[in-house]
Amino acid sequence: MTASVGVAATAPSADQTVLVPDIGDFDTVEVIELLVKPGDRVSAEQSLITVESDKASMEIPSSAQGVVRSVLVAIGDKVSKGSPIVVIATGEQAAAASASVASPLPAAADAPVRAQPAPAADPAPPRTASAAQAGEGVPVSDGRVHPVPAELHGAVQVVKPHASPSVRQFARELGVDLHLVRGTGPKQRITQDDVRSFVKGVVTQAASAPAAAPAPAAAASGGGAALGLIAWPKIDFAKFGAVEAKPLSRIKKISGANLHRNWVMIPHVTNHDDADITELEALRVQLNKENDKGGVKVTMLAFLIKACVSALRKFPEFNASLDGESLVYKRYFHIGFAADTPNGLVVPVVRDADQKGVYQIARETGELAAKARDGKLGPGDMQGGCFSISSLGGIGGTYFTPIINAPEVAILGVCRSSTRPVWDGKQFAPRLILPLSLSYDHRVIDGAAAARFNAHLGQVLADFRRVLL
Ligand code: CAO
Repeated sequence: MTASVGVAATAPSADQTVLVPDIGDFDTVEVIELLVKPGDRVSAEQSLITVESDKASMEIPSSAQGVVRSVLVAIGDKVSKGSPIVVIATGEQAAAASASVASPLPAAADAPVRAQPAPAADPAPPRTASAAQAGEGVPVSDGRVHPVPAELHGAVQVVKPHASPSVRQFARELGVDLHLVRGTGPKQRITQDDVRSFVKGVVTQAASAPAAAPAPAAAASGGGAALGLIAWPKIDFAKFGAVEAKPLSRIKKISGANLHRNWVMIPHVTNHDDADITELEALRVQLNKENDKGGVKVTMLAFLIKACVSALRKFPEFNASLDGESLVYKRYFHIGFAADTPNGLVVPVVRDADQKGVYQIARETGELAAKARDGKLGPGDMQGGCFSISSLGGIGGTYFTPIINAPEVAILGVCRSSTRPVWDGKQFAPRLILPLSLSYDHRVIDGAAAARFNAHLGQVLADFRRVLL
């Protein structure tokens, strides 16, 4: 927007009243945020209030440098072009004003003092939130948003998430992706408090908002600045040889955003252990031999799911999610498993695994994995998980660090089993050993609990009768 901020100026070095500038297509807009209070020192261009129409929110910047003498509007007031909003003491007056405002009054207390509209001076256009998001206002290195070109007037679209420019800047400074924050303000607008709450109880809040943020793109375009990191390198790879750029798949964009958030926000620790599955694998092979007339193939994954249910029963804090300062314990056992598809990683969920047998779980995981590969999983197939398993056993590897699938608090990674010499007290014996890698959220789970969980898994997998205990 190119409107100017109006200023009713009485004299140089005197009080100046900042007026609402030309706000384009909108007759009246609502004051949704006061960004200054009496006694605040402000610089020219600094935002004073945020107003909102039904299409966009925008900040009204100051046209003068000085000290806020009074704020003439309150949250909820309706203002229009020419409405006075803030009185600023400038020059010598500023020092006096600063001294005289010992205990700033609430903004509303000053509201009756209304200045008259005056001709505009010192143009300073409002900053719109949706424009900034649409790329029309360009965030610059100091985190502020450049004005929107005049030709874009009226073309401002409602773009989610709904937040004012100052809240966007606040979120950027904290490295928070607003797509993940639930707004509690009017019309689901995201407030500064929402961003603070998100940061405090990030795991649970993140769960309630589907993450669709283009995190890989953000990282690749220098999104690390919000974390105080140096910018992502911008390299013309074609200088070094032939290249071909392909857009990331939709699944990769979504899973990438989730993985990035979870990796950055959850303090992960991974506990590695081994399970002796010599007898279990023999049983699995035997069952599949007995069942070789087109029945369900019993998989190691199905046994692992049952073993994890047993461990989750024994260690309930692994079957929980953070909700602010509480831990929500789940009395159900829905287990997710990572499935590799041509388009990327998805995590379908086997519901109520505690109430199902190994055959049924093997059938369901097979069906879900087939649906995943065909891109036919519905949202319901991937929701409600308590704990996840990422099995690379069919591929290879020894140990790895799986990333927790928030709002869950732990994930089991499994690699390829191999026959190893194991000392049985008298001799080395060949045993089939399955490597286990349990990543856990250290805010919820202590290292000792994780070691016990993995040890219990090892015992159950070594002697599956224990699953009955
Ligand atoms: N050790 C040795 N061999 C194993 C094994 C293990 N831990 N687990 C499975 N295998 C073998 C199976 O015996 C089978 O061999 P045969 O074909 O000779 O019978 C083969 O690997 C394929 O196993 P499977 O059909 O049982 O499939 P699966 O249960 O291992 O995997 C699924 C199913 C969906 C988990 C898998 O297809 C997949 O997508 N895995 C990748 C998951 C992933 O990408 N994780 C990383 C995410 S990042 O954290």
